[in-house]
Amino acid sequence: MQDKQRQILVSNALPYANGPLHIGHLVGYIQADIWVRFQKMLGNECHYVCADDTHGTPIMLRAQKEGITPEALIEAMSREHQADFTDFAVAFDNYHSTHSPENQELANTIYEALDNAGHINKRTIKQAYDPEKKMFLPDRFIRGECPKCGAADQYGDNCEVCGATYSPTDLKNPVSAVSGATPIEKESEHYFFKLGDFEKLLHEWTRAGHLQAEVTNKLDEWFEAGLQEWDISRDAPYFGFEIPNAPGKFFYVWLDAPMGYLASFKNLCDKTNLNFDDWCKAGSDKEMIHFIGKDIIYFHALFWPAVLEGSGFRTPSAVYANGFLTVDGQKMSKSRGTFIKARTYLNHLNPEYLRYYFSAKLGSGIDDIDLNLEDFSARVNSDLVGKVVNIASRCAGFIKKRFDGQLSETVQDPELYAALVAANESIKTAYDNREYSRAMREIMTLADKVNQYIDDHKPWVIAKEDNSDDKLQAVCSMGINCFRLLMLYLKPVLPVMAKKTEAFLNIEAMQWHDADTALTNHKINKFKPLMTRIEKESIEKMIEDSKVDLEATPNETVVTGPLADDPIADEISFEDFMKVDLRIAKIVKAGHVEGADKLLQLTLDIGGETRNVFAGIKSAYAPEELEGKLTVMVANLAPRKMRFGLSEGMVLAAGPGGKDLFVLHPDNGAEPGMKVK
Ligand code: B3M
Ligand code: ZN
Repeated sequence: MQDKQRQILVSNALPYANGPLHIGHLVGYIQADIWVRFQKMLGNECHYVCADDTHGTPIMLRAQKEGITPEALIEAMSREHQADFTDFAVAFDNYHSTHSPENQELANTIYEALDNAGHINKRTIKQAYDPEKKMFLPDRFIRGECPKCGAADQYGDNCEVCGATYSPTDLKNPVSAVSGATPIEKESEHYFFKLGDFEKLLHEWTRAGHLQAEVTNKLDEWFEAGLQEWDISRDAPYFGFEIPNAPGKFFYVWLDAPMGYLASFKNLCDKTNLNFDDWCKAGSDKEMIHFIGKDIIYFHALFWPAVLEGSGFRTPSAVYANGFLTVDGQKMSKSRGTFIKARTYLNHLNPEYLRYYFSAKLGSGIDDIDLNLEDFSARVNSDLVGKVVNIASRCAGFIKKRFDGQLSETVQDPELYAALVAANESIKTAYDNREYSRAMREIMTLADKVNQYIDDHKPWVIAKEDNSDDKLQAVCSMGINCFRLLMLYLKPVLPVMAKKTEAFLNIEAMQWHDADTALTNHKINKFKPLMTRIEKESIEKMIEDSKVDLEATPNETVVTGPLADDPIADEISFEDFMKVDLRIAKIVKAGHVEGADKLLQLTLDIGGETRNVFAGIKSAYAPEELEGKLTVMVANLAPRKMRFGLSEGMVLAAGPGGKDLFVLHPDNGAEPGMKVK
């Protein structure tokens, strides 16, 4: 029986336009893409939208640093993001931008509705201000000494050394990371969204089955802490939308970011005959589902429903959060080469390997998942290549050569075949509930059974027997039919391989209900290899490349967006720290490196031994300024191959980056080779 058709608008969190995607981001995109593909295979109406998240201080400053307009920056980033999505087979129905006319209009309409209903408050607050750059400073752009432990060069909101959290006004000797000036305190009027007005609604909404159970529990802590008013304005200069009737005041990036879901959908509606209001206004009978990372739950489970409710829009049907990605059991790390950009992965490996591996790990909860690189290749090689593809490759040749591609008229083992068909119900339920790991397990169990069937019947033996044509055709046709079902079940995860399968089997694009009918008396095409094994060297090269990515820009201060994607590394022991051998080094020679924008090549004397070191300090020093001076280097770092040659150590630098990088040691009688303590 056909279920009633669902009508679903699905979104993924919008990638922030100040940096490339990495494989951690891909967990959520791949998860949602699979879900959408599955819904479409079922015959449901599903619209899958995304956009680049483009506003805010980090984008503005980065564009300035690169000497381009923010518009040019976000345009280039969007193109990069979209190329990554396409190549990972993440197939949005529409990709747009939060810096778009649709979003501007939505932001204004929603804000005005909230204001008219009395949900906006204005009050004057004091904030850190950069008197040189003439701008207010977000916490992340103030650095100084930690008020607790005294560690130098800490962020304005928390200390990376002792973990203390504080407000930027507590920092000792604070400096603006933008200009280096000492921030002053300055007053300014800010606009606030009165989240507390929606306390009752949110209390009910968060318990009404729109969220995962773990998320509801997490929210309870926030309810207990009380719902604070939310500061939704930022002062010029700011890259964003100016607030209506408030010159010089802009919407905070996080206010208009989720509106980008609706803006992208509006853009799609305008290109098709979809009716935006039917889907998005209060009272809509359609579904709206947001897939997000667990770090942005607060915005999506509290602010967003309240903003929608307060402005006459429908609230989300569901918000599904996913966990973070670890690699080999640890946080992704630039130095270990496990901070892998989407593009770096694509340069070395087939995207469907990762789609499958994530699926094999993903449940419906918010637990982190681990990409264990050894398990990754073992699993993909054994499941996809060894089990699934193997079925087709063991049967296809006989059908093609001996029967001109013709499959037999019945399935040879109706019982086994019926078991495979019957499994579609529970696999379907697993996909629908985002229990992909369960679906993958079931599919692989079926693949084992089919391989067992082929092992039992041994077509390669039958082929040599006399008068065995019917039997050979029947067994191989059975194998091909089972392979088709397995690929049908895997199609949401492996769309590219499924497409190749459809060409090989000479069939229309597979839909879920096709599981009900077998391919009999049908002619198939020549079999071409559908997927090759993961080679160990490809993984090694990808890791190596991820290391080089970092080495090419050492010492650079990376300004990240709301999701700081460069978290503090794992704690090390005092013994680990003591392993680092710091030595005074004399810079005997310094020169430019051809083809490198950021590097200088240094020849360092550490007392009877010279080292060649590449350092990313070109933004701060001319080679002439360095020769003959002293610096401090890590002398026992394993040599690293870089694009430009071997680097035999690392020079220590302090400062926020750009012009403000300091590498010189005072000439206070220190001698090359002396230990630094
Ligand atoms: N751009 C994710 C981040 O950079 C953020 C998501 C917006 S979803 C509306 O933290
Ligand atoms: Zn501290």
